[in-house]
Amino acid sequence: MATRGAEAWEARQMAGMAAVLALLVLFAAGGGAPAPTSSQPQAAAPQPPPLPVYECRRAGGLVLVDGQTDEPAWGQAEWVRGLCRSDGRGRGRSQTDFRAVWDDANLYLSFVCVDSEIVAKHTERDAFVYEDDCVEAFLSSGSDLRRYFEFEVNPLNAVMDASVFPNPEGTDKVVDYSWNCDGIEVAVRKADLLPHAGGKQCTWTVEMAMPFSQIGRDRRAPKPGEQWRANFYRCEYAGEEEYLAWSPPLLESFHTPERFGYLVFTDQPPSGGTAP
Ligand SMILES: [Ca+2]
Ligand SMILES: [Ca+2]
Repeated sequence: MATRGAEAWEARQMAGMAAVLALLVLFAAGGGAPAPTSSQPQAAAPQPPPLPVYECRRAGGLVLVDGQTDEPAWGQAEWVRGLCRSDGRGRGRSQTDFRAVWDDANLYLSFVCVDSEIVAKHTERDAFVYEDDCVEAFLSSGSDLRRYFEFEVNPLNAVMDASVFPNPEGTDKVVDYSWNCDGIEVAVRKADLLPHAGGKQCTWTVEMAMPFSQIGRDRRAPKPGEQWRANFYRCEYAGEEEYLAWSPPLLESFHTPERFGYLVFTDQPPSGGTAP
């Protein structure tokens, strides 16, 4: 969900916040329940969920970006199974799994999305992909969280990539859609209907490679132990629309870098495994 397309979702969030503010004004004016006295315990403000950490392991061989992730290279990767609702209110309805690996050249991501109806129309580069069912990755490799790269991919293999950075005039941010991640490879494969779901569900899998020469810190591959900030999302429009996140941004849009999780690059093989 890019800045351009987040209006509807953000409008609902703003409406909710406006309702909260209206209640606060009502209470401040004495129109609500009596203020608690010092002898009455006050409920602690809910704490935001902790930021997740993903250990990104080295690929166990060559990754062929063909939309299938059955090659040994992916065998080293840990799955994140299931994304949360963006508002932080529990797990999403639409099953979404992702994993990541890296080598000296690229960061590789794969998403597996279970879907009951694929809603997608865009096929052009830098189209309004967020209007379709899509997965998104926001990656900040440097020390300035206000600078990051945004990627969106839909089931038709349309890609939107953008560079996000502070507005030099000091207000908000710039989302530069003219930036293209040179050398990016993306493939999407749609699987057959799942028989156990009565033929009502399918999966679509995204496999992508993004060169460190484009997105890396100082345009280089990460050093083992290097830590990036990142978030991963899904927009789903079949039936009641859903906005899902690895680290829920809560009341803000997807452009909430302070809620990005941690992507830690490691050379270590998985437990019980062997080094590539
Ligand atoms: Ca593959
Ligand atoms: Ca672009």
